[in-house]
Amino acid sequence: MSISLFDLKGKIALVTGSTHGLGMAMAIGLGKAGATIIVNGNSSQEKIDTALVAYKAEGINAFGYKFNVTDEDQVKAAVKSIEAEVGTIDILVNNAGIIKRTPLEDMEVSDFREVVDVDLVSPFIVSKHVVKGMIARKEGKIINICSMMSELGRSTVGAYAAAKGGLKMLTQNMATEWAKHNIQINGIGPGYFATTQTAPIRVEGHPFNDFIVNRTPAAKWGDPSDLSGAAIFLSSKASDFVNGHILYVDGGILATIGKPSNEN
Ligand code: GCO
Repeated sequence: MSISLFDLKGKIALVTGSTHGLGMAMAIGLGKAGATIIVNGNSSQEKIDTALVAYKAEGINAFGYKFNVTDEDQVKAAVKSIEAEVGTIDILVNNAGIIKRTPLEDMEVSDFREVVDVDLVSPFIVSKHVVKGMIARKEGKIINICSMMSELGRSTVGAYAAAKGGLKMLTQNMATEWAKHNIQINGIGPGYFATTQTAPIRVEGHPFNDFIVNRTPAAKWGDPSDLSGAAIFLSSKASDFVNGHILYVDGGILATIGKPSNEN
């Protein structure tokens, strides 16, 4: 088996929400496999510029594009500029996401809508505008970043679970409609990773921190770099007949019912 199956040289990958966290870790993995990276964020140009310095320090060819993934006009314009200024988008990673931790009975409808808009509607919007080129070129890769909450419920993250559950089915339906164009659409389901998003619940002594370490057969939080292998696989020739699949990278959480805290 030749290692070139995982070679991304000559490919251009747009990774939404790639100025930090899991998005950046996956983008760095794709960059190290040879891809040119389109770094996206929406908070500030400064944050994108800071991230570009980090990518360049890793020897990665990267370009920054600030746009709001929930705004269809901005997405359409950004895809047009990227393809004119850098080149055709071969790989799309829909990673941008937010979470709001509030019991459902106390959650504002506007908050629920915002979480669903970023975590479920934006992967649809960005994919809709990127896939047109992929269909024309009869080739492309789309990866939707799902979650444990694509399969499991958890108190206080109802909107997030609804969105991530929906994203799993959106992934399957994209495969149903676009696989015939030689486009592979799959998902990655991260378990619990050490990121800024999980920092509030990953504090030493915090009951949820201990719960996760005990609930995860690997008995630890994941490191963001643990996701790059899955991202490279689902972006490369190695996955040319993999479609509509969610690859969970979770240290075994979904494989087990868990164990009581007094059991080793
Ligand atoms: C939470 C966490 C999760 C993780 C991840 C798990 O509050 O439960 O933030 O949502 O980030 O999505 O797969």
